[in-house]
Amino acid sequence: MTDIQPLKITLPPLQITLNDGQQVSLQWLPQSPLTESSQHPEPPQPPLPDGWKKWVAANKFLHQSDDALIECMVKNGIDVKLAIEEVTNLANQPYFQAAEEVLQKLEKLESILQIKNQLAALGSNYHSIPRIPFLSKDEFLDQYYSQNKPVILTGIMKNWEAMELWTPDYLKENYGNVSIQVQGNRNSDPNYEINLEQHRKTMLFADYIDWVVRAGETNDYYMVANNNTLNREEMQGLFQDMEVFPEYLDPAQKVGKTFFWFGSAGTVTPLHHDTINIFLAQVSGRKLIKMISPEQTPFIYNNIGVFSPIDPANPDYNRYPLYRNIRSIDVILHPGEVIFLPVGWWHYVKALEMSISVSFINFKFPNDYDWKNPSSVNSY
Ligand SMILES: O=C(O)CCC(=O)C(=O)O
Repeated sequence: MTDIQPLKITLPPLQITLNDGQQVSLQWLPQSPLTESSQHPEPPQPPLPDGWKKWVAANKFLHQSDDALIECMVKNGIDVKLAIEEVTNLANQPYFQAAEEVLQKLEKLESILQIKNQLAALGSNYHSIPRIPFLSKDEFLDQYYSQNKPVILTGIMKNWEAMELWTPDYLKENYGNVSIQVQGNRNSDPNYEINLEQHRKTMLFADYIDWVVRAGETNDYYMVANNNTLNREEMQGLFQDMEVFPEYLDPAQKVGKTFFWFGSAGTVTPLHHDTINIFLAQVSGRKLIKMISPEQTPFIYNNIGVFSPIDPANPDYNRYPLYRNIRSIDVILHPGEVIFLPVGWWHYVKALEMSISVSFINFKFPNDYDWKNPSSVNSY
């Protein structure tokens, strides 16, 4: 483009005669050239809102292209200059660079998990959990506990009188007047397990038993581990009806480390992992359990504590596309069976019938782990 030079015009002085006859000569002054901005001053640019800054950083961490980010911002009404500036300058920011270093470590660990998962998929028992009548203490320790592998023991509840005794009538007759706690109004809150405290209800055990018997299929009420039923003085008699698997568990530590689960058909314990190893013994009714190995954690969208927001019975793949990679192992736990839920394994549990289970964490082997995150929300 050719430069346009300003045209210079020199006019003679202007002679004016005032009312009193005085002559005045006015000189024309040269005017300084106008700058473009003084002709059309631009309004000051408002800064990019923090929400968008966070969005840009999060998407750069997900390795989205700069062009895609700019296009999306512009489509959403962000000024194109501002969008380009933010997206291209971010990588020079020291805070961003530090976060990238942390992310690289995290991605390395995710790669290791995914490689372990790929390798495990080559094994013959990747899609199933073995059912074995009995294992010696050493076999269990060697092949399952130390290997972080689940197993179902089918023959170790033979001495449990509870299998015969624990009918609703028996429980009502012997423990009906005990004041117990349950989780209630769960249907009103999709996060009922995370908001555990808000759903705690106190009632007579007899009333709860009547409710369960009449309820049919529902997830609204459930007596869960965190209701501490077996910690109650009045409930200690229940221990006489169980044998605390002396091969693997320490009977001296049973109180405080044994948990009672009792509910109608349809109770659901959402997808979560525990922070320790657990035995879940099924006394009555069947439960569907979906098990997902810890190596698949990168596909789980773990958001709060030990929980995943995904409903494995009906996953929303649009919202959680990585969940398509998940290979869960579905088992039905029958009365008289005990499943070993290894620490870190994700699981979802649905009662197919009115159900009673007992869970244990008092293993004879070390069962204490240092979880950096999550630590605050526990569930067992
Ligand atoms: O039986 C249930 O509903 C849940 C059991 C469970 O998830 C656990 O013990 O961690």
